[in-house]
Amino acid sequence: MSASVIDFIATEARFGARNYEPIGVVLSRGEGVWVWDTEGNRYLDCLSAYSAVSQGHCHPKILAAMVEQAHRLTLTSRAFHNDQLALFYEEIAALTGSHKVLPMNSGAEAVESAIKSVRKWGYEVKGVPDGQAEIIVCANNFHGRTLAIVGFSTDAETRAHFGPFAPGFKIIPFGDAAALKEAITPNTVAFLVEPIQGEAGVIIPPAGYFTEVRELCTANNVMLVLDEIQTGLGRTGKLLAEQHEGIEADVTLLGKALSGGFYPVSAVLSNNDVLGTLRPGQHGSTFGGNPLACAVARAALRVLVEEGMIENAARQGARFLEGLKDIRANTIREVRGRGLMLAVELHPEAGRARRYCEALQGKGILAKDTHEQTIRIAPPLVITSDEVDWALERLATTLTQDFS
Ligand code: IF1
Repeated sequence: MSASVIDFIATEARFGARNYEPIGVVLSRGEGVWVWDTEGNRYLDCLSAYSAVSQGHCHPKILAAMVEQAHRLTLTSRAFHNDQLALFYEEIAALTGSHKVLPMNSGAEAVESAIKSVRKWGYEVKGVPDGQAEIIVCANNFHGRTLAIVGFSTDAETRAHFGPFAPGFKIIPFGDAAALKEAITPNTVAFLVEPIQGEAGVIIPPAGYFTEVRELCTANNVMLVLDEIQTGLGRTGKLLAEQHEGIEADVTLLGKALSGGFYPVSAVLSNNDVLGTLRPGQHGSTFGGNPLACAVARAALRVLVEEGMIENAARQGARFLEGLKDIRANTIREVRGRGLMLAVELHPEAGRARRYCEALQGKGILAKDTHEQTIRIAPPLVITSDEVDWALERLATTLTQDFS
């Protein structure tokens, strides 16, 4: 590494809170599936900023929409109307079949907003006694970093020494419909769940799970809240991951790729009832629904559909998964994935996944480990067959090495 790269890394370490442990590469440019470091080395981005740059780095049409809007009007606050918000509502509602939209910024804010909304719905529509609302969540969930959310995490590192936490959450195993049935009480207002658990290591629930979940929620008047912040917008090869199961959530959370990685934009989508309970003054955000965010999100949604990125994610995801399954390496315990949300789980004796990610960096691939043993692979949805094959070749040589 050159002196300047070490400088960037050292300066970050000196001034920054050390809440991350990045791989030793300093990026300065991106285009499509590729990123370049400060020394001009090129890498295939197999993380896509945790699925936020699904449309590819610096997509020219999203960039143009952002620049054009930035010249005109960036922020009005919601004290006034702006000429982008209505169009954003109309387009995202038409695309997803939702009735109501609440625009926010980060994913965690969308989750918090959903929690507030379903509680309010519980008290005002379902008739739960005040202060008694229960929300069911899953073990090994990841929904963000705010206090209410980390309070119902089951990961020690995520929670430790951040309490006291908000009450009102019940934790059940993921993929177990019987456990949901057991956990529901008359005070249950919602079941909050990821269609595929991301941070947990790309955990796909058993087939039929969400059909049963949908039935249980409907039968008990419980709002099904799907956190599609990571799985949504084409990542799994469908617009929404719920479509793999042929179900519809009552509340859907989007973020990340909603802006194509240009800007934090998130949204809560719901039927009329849930978001319908919010009255003026009861919830909001300075930046939520601002014209720049709306213009960027509109372009991000448009290119996703017009440029066939969702179909490409299904096609290239299948190719990638097949290719990973064909790699004969003693280090691999399991490969899994849906669309371009993929993971390679290593045998415990193969050594830490982090070590393999560092080796991949040396071969021109940026990927991220999770939970010691799992390498997560999630390239932008614009990846081509040749690029998938290029990545597979390098993954095959890396995974047949032994770093234990
Ligand atoms: C970080 C993981 C991915 C999410 C789901 C809400 C949020 C996220 C399903 C919150 C965020 C992130 C945040 C990022 C790491 C990342 C992640 F490894 F932690 F699990 F993507 F796989 N719901 N996921 O995955 O969204 O507030 O961050 O906008 O560095 O913490 P946010």
